Amino acid sequence: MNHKIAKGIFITIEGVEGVGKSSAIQCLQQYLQAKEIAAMFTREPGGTQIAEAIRQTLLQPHSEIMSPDTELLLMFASRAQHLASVIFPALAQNKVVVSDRFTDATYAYQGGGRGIKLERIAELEKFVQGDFQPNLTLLLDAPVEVGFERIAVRGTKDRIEQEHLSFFQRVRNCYLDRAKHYPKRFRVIDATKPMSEVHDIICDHVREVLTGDSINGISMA
Ligand code: Z5A
Repeated sequence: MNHKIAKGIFITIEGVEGVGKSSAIQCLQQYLQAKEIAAMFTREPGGTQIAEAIRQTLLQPHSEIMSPDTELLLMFASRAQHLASVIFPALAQNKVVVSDRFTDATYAYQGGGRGIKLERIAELEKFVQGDFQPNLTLLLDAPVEVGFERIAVRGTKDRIEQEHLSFFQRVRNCYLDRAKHYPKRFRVIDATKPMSEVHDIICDHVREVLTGDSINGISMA
């Protein structure tokens, strides 16, 4: 794959279910729009027609068990398509790209959750994205029970959501380990705080990265 040099800013939002990623994205949409900054919002798995088809395969329950390796490879297949047809072109146009989940989710779910060796995930990461990494990763963190309570009103659960609490605890721990390991890129946000407070913190972190040295052609209104 051709790993193009990105000119824009790539921001990812991570966390276990129900911590408030979708709400955070809505707040960022309003924030960037108000600042008149060209931005593109996307998600993983998914974000393109082909990647969304892979998402459906990944998330819908099947009558046979999906092997962890199949799940891992499909996550990266979807990502390869997403990078090639959405993320890299948008960054090349100097846009701010915000993705609801990216490769840290693979480490957390397929690594922490499923128990696949992290070195194996790192090999695929290198193959699919080279050295490309987000400029900023916002990790919304809360005890797994808090997120579950927030989404309890939803009727059905997808294939991955049907996992046990201990699976999601491992996912959360893996996210926190990665945040410790990559402190320059990660910001851990206490997602148990009231939503308005969480959103203010998110906007502060985004403002910081947009006005920092990494900025390239984006001006704050
Ligand atoms: N996955 C993977 O395994 N490997 C990978 O590499 C990737 C993904 C990329 C995709 O799901 C699934 O794919 C996911 C990981 C896996 N699996 N699971 N399970 P997704 O990302 O599309 O969906 P999700 O994570 O399950 O999203 P979610 O459940 O919608 O969570 P959320 O977006 O973080 O929550 P929300 O909708 O913003 O908020 C939930 C509710 O809480 C809502 O009513 C809000 O109003 C409320 N809320 C939000 N913030 C607050 C605060 N601060 N206080 C009170 N209430 C709040």
